[in-house]
Amino acid sequence: MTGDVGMAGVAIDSVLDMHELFDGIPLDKVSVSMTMNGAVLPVLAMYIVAAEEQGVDQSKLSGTIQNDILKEFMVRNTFIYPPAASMRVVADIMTYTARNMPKYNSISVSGYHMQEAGADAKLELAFTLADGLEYVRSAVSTGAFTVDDIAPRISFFWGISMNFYMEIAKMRAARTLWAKLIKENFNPSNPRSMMLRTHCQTSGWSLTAQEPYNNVIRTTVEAMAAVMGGTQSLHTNSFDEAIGLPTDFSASLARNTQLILAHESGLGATVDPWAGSYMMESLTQQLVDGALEIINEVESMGGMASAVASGMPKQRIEECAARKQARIDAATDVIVGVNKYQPKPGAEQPTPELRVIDNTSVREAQVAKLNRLKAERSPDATHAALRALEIAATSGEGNLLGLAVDAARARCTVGEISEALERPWGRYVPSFSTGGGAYLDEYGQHADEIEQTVAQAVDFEKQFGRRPRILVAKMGQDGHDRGANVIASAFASFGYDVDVGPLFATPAEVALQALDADVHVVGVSSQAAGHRTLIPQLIRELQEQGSSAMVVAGGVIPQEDYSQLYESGVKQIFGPGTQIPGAARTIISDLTEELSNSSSF
Ligand code: B12
Repeated sequence: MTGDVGMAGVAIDSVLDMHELFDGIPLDKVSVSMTMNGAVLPVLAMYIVAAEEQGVDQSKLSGTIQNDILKEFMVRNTFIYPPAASMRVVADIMTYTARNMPKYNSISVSGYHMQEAGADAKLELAFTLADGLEYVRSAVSTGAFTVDDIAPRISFFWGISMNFYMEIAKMRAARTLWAKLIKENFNPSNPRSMMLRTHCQTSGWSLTAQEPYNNVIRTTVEAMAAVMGGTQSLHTNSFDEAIGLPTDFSASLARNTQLILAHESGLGATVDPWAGSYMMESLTQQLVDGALEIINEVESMGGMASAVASGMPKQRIEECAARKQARIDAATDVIVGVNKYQPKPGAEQPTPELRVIDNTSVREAQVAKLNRLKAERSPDATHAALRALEIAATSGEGNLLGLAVDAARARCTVGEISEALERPWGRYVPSFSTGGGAYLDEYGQHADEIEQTVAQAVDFEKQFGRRPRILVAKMGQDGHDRGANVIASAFASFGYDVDVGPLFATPAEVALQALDADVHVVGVSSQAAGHRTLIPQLIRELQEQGSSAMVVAGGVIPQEDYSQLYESGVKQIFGPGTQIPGAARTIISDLTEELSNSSSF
């Protein structure tokens, strides 16, 4: 979508982009890790072809591809195809890389995204290991592999939050549990099959837009937990995480955090430094027991693919996120500079420099490059490669990565390869429900703040004949739904009527839904920086379609963009760290004022 190109990472549309990305980087010497899931086939294929055209044979490539589709359906939302077809893609990548790319890790099973979506340590541990079990099982069941071919090539990926001892215990528990699960389920001959290797990333969610330099400290504490927990590799976040994409300065500070820990602190000199501590051993055991209970529950549902299809893991994680949000809003869980110890007015930390992406020019450059590619390639070769993919998707025969590599050589684009598979498989449409009463349960139904908010909604209904009605909308290629979910469930429990729009909507679709449901307010939740283009488009669409709904926005919106959004007609902007009951009351006050001044409600 227009507003998205280049806003959340580098744009890869064809093998030409891959060449540019790896220009001057010798791919036989540098290991590459890619967070690719939904569009994993074309992007991995283009990396292989870019290497080939650099003169590097695929057998020499080393690195890791995420290729963990199950968690996409739960929390990350970059799926394209329905679950069964998506699992075939995973299996074909495992098969192809096992045969042709001996140094390449074909899957990185991720708990990080679950934690960032709201899972606590126990849920993250349980669902991630259950995912791992499902992948090994599906590869072994093809008959082409033994557990010893597959398990040593799987790596894991944990999120590391501010819960210091818990995170170390989680990583220790993960190793114990994985060894046990692999041993009991597959009885491997190679002891490496039971080893859990992991990457870790410090938590982006724990980083705040307020007092952003405090985030350097948070990231350091989290990085220490990852090292003490025994991570094999580490990503430290930049302190401007809740503001936008990192600048060169913030990225260098994040990198230096690792260098200082690695080279000045001696932290990495001891393996499992907390072993033998009573606190750590008992915390680890509690996590082992708690996670095992959930893993057994998942197994009794038929494994993780069935559990995901039932919606159970997604729902548990969303509930956990709503509870956490309630504890933050009630200031039971302290976030320094956000709900406690706020700076005095005028004494705030300096505003960091912001990385601004000119998405119009990125888009124009990408379109020009695609036009050049299309003009120079052979239409017959392109057509044949795409047709072969479509036939393989329909018949179940052939290896999809192998065919995607042929298509990338024939200069097919990411979009064309994805569409060739979408024709027979269709596109997955997720379902959504507002997450029960978890927010209110945790906050306390009778807390003053809640009673005040509910009373305001009741007054509104008395005055205007119906409850305040909000459409919580997500637009563009922005799959972040944690913010929208917590807003929807909290607002519903305050007495709003809440409609939740689908992910990836266009402004026109949102306007239509707003009109159909006759909402008072459209609340756009935007995290992936599409707001500057998409929200003004939405306001135009609402006007053209004859809706008088008020528009408010929330999410990762830098202060620099506020005036543009206000000028385009946005009534309020609620950034990261917003206390939800307060936001709900502000919206009712604004609506009351607007509706009292107009005759139509
Ligand atoms: C959690 C998170 C994720 C999770 C999302 C889980 C999920 N299901 O939502 C995971 C790990 C999957 C993820 C993935 C990615 N992420 Co991310 N992610 C974040 C993170 C760390 C926190 C967002 C969040 O959920 N916060 C918690 C919620 C509760 O807060 P919130 O959304 O701000 O909402 C609050 C307020 O803003 C407000 N609010 C929000 N909406 C609304 C609506 C209304 C009506 C109202 C009243 C109020 C309101 O109230 C809420 C309560 O306080 C942000 C950085 C940050 N710290 O903000 C990056 C961030 C949004 N992600 C980013 C990126 C780039 C990505 C990826 C592309 C990374 C990658 N290459 O894989 C992918 C894309 C995934 C996708 N499908 O789109 C970038 C976006 C770049 C930008 N804006 O310029 C950010 C800003 C990080 C960064 N600095 O680079 N991410």
